[in-house]
Amino acid sequence: MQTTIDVQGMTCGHCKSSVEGSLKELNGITAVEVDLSTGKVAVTYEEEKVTVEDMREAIEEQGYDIA
Ligand code: 9UX
Repeated sequence: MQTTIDVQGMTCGHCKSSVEGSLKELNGITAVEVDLSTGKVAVTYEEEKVTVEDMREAIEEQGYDIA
């Protein structure tokens, strides 16, 4: 499965690393691609292992808001 999450407030490479790192720590995440210019985070995942809600929580824990 693939989803795109709209994250607000990511502006630099460290933001990108924080968000990518938090998602990659979750089980079932296959790939993460952050586009800083649009704030869109494309995630490829195994739907039997992880939910979009898990991903949103992981991103919010890093201090970013989700559109
Ligand atoms: Mo860069 Mo992101 O200095 O919150 S880490 S803007």
